[in-house]
Amino acid sequence: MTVTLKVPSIACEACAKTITRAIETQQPGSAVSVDVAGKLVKVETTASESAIKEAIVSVGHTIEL
Ligand SMILES: [Cu+2]
Repeated sequence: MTVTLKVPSIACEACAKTITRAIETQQPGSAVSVDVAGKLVKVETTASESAIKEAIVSVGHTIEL
């Protein structure tokens, strides 16, 4: 499935890399794309949405509800 999350704390390309690495490390097999300008994280994954959210939060980012 595809999980799309708004992550307002994304400020630059480095944030995008940090988030991508966290998700791909914690949920191997996930394909992550980050829209820095739109502050959107799109993940193609077999993991649950909550697992993806946890990975993002674990590197200090916040998800908009
Ligand atoms: Cu940044």
